[in-house]
Amino acid sequence: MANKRGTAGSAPFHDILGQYLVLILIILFYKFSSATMDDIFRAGQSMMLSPVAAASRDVRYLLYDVNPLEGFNLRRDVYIRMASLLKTLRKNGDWVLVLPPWGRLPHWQSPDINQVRIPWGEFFSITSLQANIPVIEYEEFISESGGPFIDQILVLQRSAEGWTDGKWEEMADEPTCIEKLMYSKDKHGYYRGWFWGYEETRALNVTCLSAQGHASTLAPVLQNKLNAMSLMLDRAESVLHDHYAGKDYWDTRRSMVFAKHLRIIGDDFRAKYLNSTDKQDQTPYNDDWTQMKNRLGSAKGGPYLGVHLRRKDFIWGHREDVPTLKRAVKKIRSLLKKHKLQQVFVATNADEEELSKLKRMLPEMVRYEPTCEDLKLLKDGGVAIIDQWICAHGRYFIGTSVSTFSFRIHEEREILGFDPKTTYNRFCGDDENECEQPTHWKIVY
Ligand SMILES: Nc1nc2c(ncn2[C@@H]2O[C@H](COP(=O)(O)OP(=O)(O)OP(=O)(O)O)[C@@H](O)[C@H]2O)c(=O)[nH]1
Ligand SMILES: *[C@@H]1O[C@H](CO)[C@@H](O)[C@H](O)[C@H]1NC(C)=O
Ligand SMILES: *[C@@H]1O[C@H](CO)[C@@H](O)[C@H](O)[C@H]1NC(C)=O
Repeated sequence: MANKRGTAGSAPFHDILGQYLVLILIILFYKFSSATMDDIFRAGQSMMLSPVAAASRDVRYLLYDVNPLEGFNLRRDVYIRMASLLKTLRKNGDWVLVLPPWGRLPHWQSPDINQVRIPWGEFFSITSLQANIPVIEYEEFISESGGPFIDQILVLQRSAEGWTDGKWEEMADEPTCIEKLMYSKDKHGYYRGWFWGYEETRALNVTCLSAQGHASTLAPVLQNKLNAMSLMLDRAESVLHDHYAGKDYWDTRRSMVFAKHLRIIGDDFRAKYLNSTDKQDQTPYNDDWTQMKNRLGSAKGGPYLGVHLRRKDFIWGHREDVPTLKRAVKKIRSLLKKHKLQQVFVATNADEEELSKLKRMLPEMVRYEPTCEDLKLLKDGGVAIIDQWICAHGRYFIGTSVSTFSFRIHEEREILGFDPKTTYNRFCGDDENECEQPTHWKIVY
């Protein structure tokens, strides 16, 4: 669905002609564009390169994976750190980032759908990512690099000495593994393990690296000490941001444009159930993120309150900063009154029991509820993105304390140009009298 290649099949003749024209223009563009533009877009054009051409490029592939327990929205943050690492690496070589397929996430539990080997293109716009750094999907890596082999895996770990004065120790070179490896040698001497559900994938070598530091401190190690063409960082969440919320951070964050079909479904829902359109709401969106710079405070937002109520594991631990449903509904009602809004859109991962309770207490709430068929197509990740997209367009938003799901909504609203007062809000726990509100992170363009 998100895949442009699939759309030509039944197109009328003039459409096909149009496509050829576009293709010719693209080819001309590549011929005459500068070397740096070439660099950025080459990876995405990998289908046009023969393996020989790829080899002659001396390209090096950076792959990564994250602790299996981490959720979708933290993984999106790890991508930003990897992009930053890749930018540093590219100062001295033709590195390409290989996007780790989505799957087997702890929260993606919808039954009867097979949620592994999901390419990034199902959730994000690949061309948008490519306007920031060269990226390819894992399957492209397999065909481009000559097979399902990864030359070297580096498992990131804490240094054996542990914490020193609570500071991250910036050392990235210690070859002994502390924990038991999640990879094991097969009878041919290749390493087997979890490679996003691609069982045929093997690694030629696995070592551990104590790397408690920023992306930039890792770069020289990867650059100089290893001759591998493809390098995979496992436990990549242990790499720290070089500069959280700086220009580089925001460039990458802005490039993480949601896949078009998800935005369209979200927009249709807004129009149909929430009387919300970009024109009325003053939330113009440009498919080309490099051209997008909405002024802070310029977005009005649709005539509804956007709510993210993170439940399940957030309440099972009896966290002090998460409200009971009763308290949450009370807050919702007071916000509706204060901001003179009639409608409330609720995104939540509440279980059936809590959901019916919530429906009883807040019967007028609007939710995005996919049919079984939609769910099969969009998967849990797509549905979560649509929820985030709709929350991001409301006149006022309130989320859940320290939920990365809510944080990503804050960023989306920042990009759209909302007044920070309407964005950086969270529910207080029942027993918190003064609760600290989320931090405003301003975009650096
Ligand atoms: N559709 C939908 N899914 C949600 C919602 N809230 C949570 N989820 C699901 O639960 C996951 C929450 O985990 P994360 O994305 O990691 O965000 P988080 O709230 O910080 O949770 P942790 O990572 O566990 O701390 C999401 O990825 C979704 O799969 C919601 O409002 N709507
Ligand atoms: C595996 O990688 C380490 C670290 O680069 C290297 O020292 C070692 O020789 C490699 N082993 C093999 C079998 O290539
Ligand atoms: C939708 O919003 C517009 C202006 O924002 C308003 O004029 C119109 O009456 C609204 N329609 C409904 C059905 O509420």
